[in-house]
Amino acid sequence: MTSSSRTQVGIVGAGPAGLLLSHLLALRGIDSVVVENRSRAYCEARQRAGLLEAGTVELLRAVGLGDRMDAEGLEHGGIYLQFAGERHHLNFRDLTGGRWVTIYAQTEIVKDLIQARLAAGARLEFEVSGTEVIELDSDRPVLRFTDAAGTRHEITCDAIAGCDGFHGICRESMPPGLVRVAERGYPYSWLGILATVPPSTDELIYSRHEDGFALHTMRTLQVSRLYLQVPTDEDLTLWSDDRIWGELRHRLGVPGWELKDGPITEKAISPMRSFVASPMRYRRLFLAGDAAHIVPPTGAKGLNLAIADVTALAAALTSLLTQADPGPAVAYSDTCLGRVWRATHFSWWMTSMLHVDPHQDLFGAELQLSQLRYVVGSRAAATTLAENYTGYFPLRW
Ligand code: RFL
Ligand code: PHB
Repeated sequence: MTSSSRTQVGIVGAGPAGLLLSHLLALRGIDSVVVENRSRAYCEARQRAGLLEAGTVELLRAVGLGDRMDAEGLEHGGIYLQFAGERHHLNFRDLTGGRWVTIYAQTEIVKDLIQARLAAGARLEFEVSGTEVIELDSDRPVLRFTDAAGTRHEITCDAIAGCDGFHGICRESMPPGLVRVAERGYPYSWLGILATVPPSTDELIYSRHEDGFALHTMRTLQVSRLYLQVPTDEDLTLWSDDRIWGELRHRLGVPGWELKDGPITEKAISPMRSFVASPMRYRRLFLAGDAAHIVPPTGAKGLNLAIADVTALAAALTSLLTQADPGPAVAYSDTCLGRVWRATHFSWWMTSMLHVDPHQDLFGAELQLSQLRYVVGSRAAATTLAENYTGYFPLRW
């Protein structure tokens, strides 16, 4: 038996993009249903991004999601760039006229969003299976799925948002030949850890070391997050806790500074990829976040882009569904892709400047070092990094 129902916007995926879209639409009086194939506990525990641009923070505050972020988030006015055994500070506030970033984990944003949506009585379906989006050539696309109890549902929508991540089904459901993909793989991965130890630094440290990149970031004043460049397809079992701390000390070390270690509570390897699919819309099916684009994490842009997409999408759907104005919906893909390509270039540039390519020769290594010296030596070059890192395009809500 299939249960039939109706909503204005069907949303596939309860990551930050799908949940925030549902929240923003509700603020504009638009009804939505969110379907997610994982459990609530899984979505709330999945370790991913941690760094928010100032525009992202201001948006979350403006839409009533700022309380815990303001109490627990850590504001940063710069970063350290390290290479050739020297650590240099870049002061973003000075370089950009006051801009900053905030550390507040994606997992915490997802928890805040799930709580806010459930408190508002929203329909969130976890642990669904067999998700399909059909009737895409009509003005009434249909979202089909089987719920956790095994009942098949068919929801007729005015629009569908594919917020289902890189491996989702929405991008693949667009007509064959429509979507153009531009992509780049990188010949290395990141091994990321979460450790119960206070950060050993006041600002994030991005270190280019001849044995590979390392990053020291954090989650709270009690929890550190650190990353190491490792070979593609590296076997995680080769990395004991002692080996990880030893390698982090080696790549992050400078005279007079010490890395504190502590119990490692999470360890994972993620591949690095750049990927942009366009257009991000087919009629009334809209893609947002990782469903449409992936950046390597070196620029900390993935989550910020997902939030920017759904901010534009909520405005476009409001015009379409409440004012019968299709203009912003038609422009949605172009509106997003300007920001997406800026972030894609920045993430590629940071990644290429800071990692050791296994095929790299002396020429490539010297180019990287020259670029890093230029960034820390020239105010113009430092400003380029700072304004891209803190968020180049303003968010409008
Ligand atoms: P998400 O978070 O992947 O959410 C998509 C959701 O869709 C669900 N889904 C489906 N639901 C129903 N039916 C289906 N058929 C479905 N298929 C998929 C999935 O279960 C999931 O819950 O995408 P969204 O919302 O676009 O958010 C994007 C961000 O998550 C992402 O850009 C960042 O986390 C990227 N990223 C990082 N970004 C940073 O800025 N800094 C980082 O340090 C950082 N680390 C990471 C990352 C992404 C990672 N991935 C994708 C594996 C580390 C990792 C490991
Ligand atoms: C993180 O805190 O996980 C993080 C921060 C900055 C990055 C990547 C990851 O560039």
